Amino acid sequence: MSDSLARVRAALDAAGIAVDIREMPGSTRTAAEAADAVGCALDQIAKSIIFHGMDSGQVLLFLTAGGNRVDPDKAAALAGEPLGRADAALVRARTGFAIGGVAPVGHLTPLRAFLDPRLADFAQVWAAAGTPRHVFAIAPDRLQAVTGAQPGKFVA
Ligand code: 5CA
Repeated sequence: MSDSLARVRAALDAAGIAVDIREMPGSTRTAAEAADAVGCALDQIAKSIIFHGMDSGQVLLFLTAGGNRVDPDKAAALAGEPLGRADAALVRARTGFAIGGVAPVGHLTPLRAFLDPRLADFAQVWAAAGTPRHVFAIAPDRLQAVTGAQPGKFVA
């Protein structure tokens, strides 16, 4: 098992959340690919989008419905500081995951998190499990609880 996958499994176990992490035969690198692989609606994919605070340097996680886009101005208003999109190297350094496999849990450093309310329209949503081929399903309220995410309107 890859280190990244193991970290996600351990974080979910530690939170007492029993999930079935599925390895897909093809890529789940993008939300569209993940939705195709799972056979769910695009918005049922919980994307883990990473920004960094321009003042604080802290890294923030925006759990975003697959068909939505983070609006940087709205996201900055929620965060209370201007934000920049994290590049691949920063994402890797702070989360321990490569772009396309960034999970909502199991990060190397704790992240402040926000949740797109669109995800709450579904009984369960699907998120990356640390690799571009692994995903797991979770109820949105549990995703919110395990990430400590604050619901907020940050999508365009
Ligand atoms: N495994 C899928 C479904 S959960 C997944 O990880 N989707 S994702 O949307 O959360 O991750 C891909 C996202 O990474 C893209 O939406 C984009 O926001 C971001 N991304 C892609 N390339 C880069 C890059 N070079 N630098 C920073 N972010 C990137």
